Amino acid sequence: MSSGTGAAAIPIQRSPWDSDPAELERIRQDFPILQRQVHGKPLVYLDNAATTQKPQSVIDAISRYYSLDNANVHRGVHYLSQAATEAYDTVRQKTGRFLNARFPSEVIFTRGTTDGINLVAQSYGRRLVPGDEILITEMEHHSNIIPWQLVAQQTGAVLRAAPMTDSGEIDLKEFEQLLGKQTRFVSLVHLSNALGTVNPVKEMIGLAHERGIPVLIDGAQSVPHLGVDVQDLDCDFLVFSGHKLYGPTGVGVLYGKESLLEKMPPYQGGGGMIDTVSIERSTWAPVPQKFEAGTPMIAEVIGLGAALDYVHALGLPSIAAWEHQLLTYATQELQQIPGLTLVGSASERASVLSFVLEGIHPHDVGTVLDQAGIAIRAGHHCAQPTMQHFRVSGTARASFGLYNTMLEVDELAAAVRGVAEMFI
Ligand code: 7TS
Repeated sequence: MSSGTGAAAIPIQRSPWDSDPAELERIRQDFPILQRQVHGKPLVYLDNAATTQKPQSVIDAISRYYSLDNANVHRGVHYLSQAATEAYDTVRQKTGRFLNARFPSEVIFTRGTTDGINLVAQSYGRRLVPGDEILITEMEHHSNIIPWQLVAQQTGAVLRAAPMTDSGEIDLKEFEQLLGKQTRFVSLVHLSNALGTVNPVKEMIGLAHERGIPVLIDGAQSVPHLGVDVQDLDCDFLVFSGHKLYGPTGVGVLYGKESLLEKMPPYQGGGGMIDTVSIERSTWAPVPQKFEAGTPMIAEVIGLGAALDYVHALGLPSIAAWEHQLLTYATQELQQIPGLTLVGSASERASVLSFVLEGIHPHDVGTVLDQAGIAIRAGHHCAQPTMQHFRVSGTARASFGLYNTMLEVDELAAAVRGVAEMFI
């Protein structure tokens, strides 16, 4: 990886389970769902960009919490409430270390990536005035488009998008030119869920910072597949979802620089986020509580903590290395299939392989593969502007996780070849 991708902390190396299939098999045993069959065939799960499967340790942590420790946090003096509060806040510290944040208070628990972006748009974005510009890119997930469209409608700000090339890379010259006098905020995807492109976000953040513009990084795909160091990137905000990192649904993280979070107004009001309240006016609790109104998703946060432990024990460098090998092999195998075109051929890619088969609807590819027990995603991947760029209504997409095998890539390639032959 080049340093500009922001993944410099994770050099591509051989993963320990590359040379030892028994180790990969042992890892697969950690995920109960991988033992099940679909349509009478062993499950080949290649939809990890949508959501990942959960190891037993995550399932157990949630079950243990509800069986033994369930109580509300930040409000009780009784034993269980204090234990739940401590468990919840421990995950905040763990997440801070995982991202290399300066302070645990820079970690805000959200419902997920979408929720985190909406929080920043509706809180930071409130300072925007007519004529201010927000810059995103053409390859964003809808989660990093719509919240900015909404805030633009509310404030009179203008939303702009940096274009990409036909290989699915951001044109850095165009990006730099779009950083104008009116640009007040930049929000960028790190790893595209539709193309697999790894953007040179460190360089892009540097260009924005030269002009004093803060940057949010959508790390929904990069945090699980590349790992991220927020101090190295120097991003102002970063968001990700627990469920794409082998953790539960319903929980995610917003990292924000303390100096910015402190100046931002609350996003939602309610219990837990106040200092004092009267009918006339109220004052806010310090960061991060200011942004966590109401009873949070306690069990899910605890599940996320178990997922972070699991990923940490395997090591993100090893996970990234293994997925890189899977992607390289799959690219090589699929490219040989007559009528198949890869969508997205950036020089830096990770985890995601998008393709179309000439004359065959992606949903048909997905349906035939499903009958073989192979789960992929077919459609626009919530990235319609990306699809519009490539003039396709959708693609078929295989996306890899730490537990996928080379044999599964062979099965994918054989099944896709079968579809190509079936329709020709
Ligand atoms: N940003 C990116 C880059 C994503 O890949 C996704 C989800 C999101 C934001 C939204 O995450 P959420 O957890 O808040 O929903 N991507 C996908 C996908 O590729 N298939 O299903 C969801």
